[in-house]
Amino acid sequence: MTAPETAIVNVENSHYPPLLLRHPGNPILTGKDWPYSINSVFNAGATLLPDGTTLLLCRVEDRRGLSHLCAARSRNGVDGWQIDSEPTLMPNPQQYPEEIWGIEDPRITFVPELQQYVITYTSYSRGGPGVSLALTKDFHSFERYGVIMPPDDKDSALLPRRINGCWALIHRPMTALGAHMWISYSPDLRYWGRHRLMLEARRGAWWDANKIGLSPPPIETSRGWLVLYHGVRHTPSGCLYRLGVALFDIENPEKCLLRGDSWIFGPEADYERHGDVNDVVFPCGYTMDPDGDTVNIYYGAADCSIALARASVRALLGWLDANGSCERRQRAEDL
Ligand code: BMA
Repeated sequence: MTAPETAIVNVENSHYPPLLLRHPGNPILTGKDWPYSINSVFNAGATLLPDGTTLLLCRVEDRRGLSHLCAARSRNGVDGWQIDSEPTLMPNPQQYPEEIWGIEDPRITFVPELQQYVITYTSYSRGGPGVSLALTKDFHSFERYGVIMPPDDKDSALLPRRINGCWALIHRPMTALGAHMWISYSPDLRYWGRHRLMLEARRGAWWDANKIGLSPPPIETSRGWLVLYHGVRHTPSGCLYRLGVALFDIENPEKCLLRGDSWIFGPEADYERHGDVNDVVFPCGYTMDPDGDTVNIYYGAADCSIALARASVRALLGWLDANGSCERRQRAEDL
């Protein structure tokens, strides 16, 4: 007999309190829901539209293996999704050659100063993945800025306002030092510089050794930027994508205030453990409830479906207070 779904939804472990609670209706979107033929749907950016509608900008992979983006809208963010009848944003390799092998993993930031949504996404070029940026007011028409971070770079999101006069972008370049999170600044969203290392992958046996990346855009709190990031553990039977949390200074976002040692969310449910790529939870977006505390985290599960988990900002901060340490101490301990 298989365990009922609720056994997964409400796993209570006194040693590891569940910070992210899976929605009982998971997965909330799969390829079967799509109005046209696709292989799979996963890794969606998320935002709230002015009328309270939840918009997911989903990564859709076709049967060639190339991805495009497609919008799905829902009144309650859980069901009743209205999915665009055709792709919302297709790769355009004629004008943007860096999109030749598709566009993937969007993150959405609403920017009050611009009164627009800024989407950063992976453009899959011959040279590997890079970061591209597009602006939209309505998710129907888009202004593309093209590639803003050359390959090999991905897992990027914009902060919603300028920091000391400049826009700030978190991203994950691959360097000889490893796959760490960096932050870069720009006066105009086109030209980027003042690159700083923001959070390093750990080394050795850690769950977040060697390769990390930003998951959804940072969540602004009174205590700082709350950052959910993924850690990729390489094992003999493949990679394990899990989620950790850290807090960064509000006016100096490259400064880590607290970082949790343990991961807080990992593949457990069947739809997370088995799919096109097993053992992957990969959030790219969240929405905030009117209470200002409940975050709805939308994540790709096993590169096959979109699922929802809810968390409390207060509980995440409380957990970091109890379990986090500052990056400087952490790095000293790692040596
Ligand atoms: C990462 C990204 C994600 C994907 C994950 C697991 O490198 O490409 O889009 O979900 O791998 O395959």
